[in-house]
Amino acid sequence: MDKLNAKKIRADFPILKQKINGEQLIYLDSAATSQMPVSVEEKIRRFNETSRANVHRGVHTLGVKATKLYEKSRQKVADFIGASSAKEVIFTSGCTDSLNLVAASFGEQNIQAGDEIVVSIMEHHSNLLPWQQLAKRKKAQLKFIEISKDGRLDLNGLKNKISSKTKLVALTHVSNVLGTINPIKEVIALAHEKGAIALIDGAQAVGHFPVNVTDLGADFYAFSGHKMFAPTGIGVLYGKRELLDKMLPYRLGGEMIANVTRDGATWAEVPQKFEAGTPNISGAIGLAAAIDYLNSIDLQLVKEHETELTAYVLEKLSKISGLTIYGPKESYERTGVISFNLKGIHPHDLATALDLDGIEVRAGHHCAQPLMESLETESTVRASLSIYNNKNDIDKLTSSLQEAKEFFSEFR
Ligand code: C6P
Repeated sequence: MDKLNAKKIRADFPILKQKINGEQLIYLDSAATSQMPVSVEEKIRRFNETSRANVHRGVHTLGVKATKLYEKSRQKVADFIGASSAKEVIFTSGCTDSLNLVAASFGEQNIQAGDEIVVSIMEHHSNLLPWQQLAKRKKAQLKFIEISKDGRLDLNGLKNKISSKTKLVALTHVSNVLGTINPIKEVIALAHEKGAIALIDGAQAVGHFPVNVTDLGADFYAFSGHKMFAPTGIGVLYGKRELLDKMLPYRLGGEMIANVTRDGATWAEVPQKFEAGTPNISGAIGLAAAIDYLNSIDLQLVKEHETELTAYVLEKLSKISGLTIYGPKESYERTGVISFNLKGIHPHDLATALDLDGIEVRAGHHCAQPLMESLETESTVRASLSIYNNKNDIDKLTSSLQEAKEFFSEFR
């Protein structure tokens, strides 16, 4: 487990040194937002102190410097996810924004009455609502791929759901509740066989293991920076060039045009066509710094660390009687997103009890209400892991859960 140099990594995240409620902070909510290493903060600070200016506008020295840094960041993202060109990388405000962009542009232009859109029951609302509402507007049909009892995609059902009427398959790479890693390469191939476009929500995947959009064959791939050590407010939409070229802009304004007259306008080339207004320049630079940080560690080691720690969590939690873990039981089929419930204790009460011990977890429906319904619960507690977590964190989580269980049993 120490192949990662865990001690150095923890030191890269000064926030972890603090105490919460008098106890050492244990951060187990990285699926919501990861922490940010000092190197990323430093890169942003240096940009603001030496090169801050708007991009693609001024001819002055600072403007040119800022533009170079912004476009270098785009190239870094393209290389990181295996895109064939930086023109296929659009900066957005986050994964939600990226998914809405595809629905508002590609969806509005291409989905017609009678078409089918296929999603899975494990989608985050951000990859469900844009399609649900688009389907309503267009009189198209929304179809759901169900899951097995242990939280894996029902692949047989999936083959029947994708048909020649399917125009789009929108699927999460990794579930933000179950941690399931979906076989997206196979699903994308199935979608393509039927002539459908495949969009992947990579919010819980990028930064946890290597992702290569070209190898996967994804038509669109969306993710957020703040879940992979970058600042909030920056995200990415990858799209195949031939699709992006045909799509209309989603928002209108500065820097996304070729020419404007009183009567009309023509649009800039991609990616500028989709980046109306002043973009999140320091966010993009921060995202590039986060990628440098991940590359300096090696994504394969990140994956190994998280898989090993996930196995440890699953083993420890399975020993607590009355505790139900959702999602695949094998650590290699999932990431370090572990949802559970303790019989008779509301997830919010449990999360509050853990917080009193300095342990930060998320409780609720995790913006995945249809999935909650399918799991026959309203909410769960969720612990989610990152490179800065270790076995000691998990031992503390386990003992705190045991104590909470005893405490709440006195009231029953
Ligand atoms: N999930 C969670 O705690 P944004 O909020 O735009 O950065 O990401 C949206 C999103 C899309 N897809 C998946 C699979 C996600 O997990 C998320 C964000 C967080 O689970 C906040 S709700």
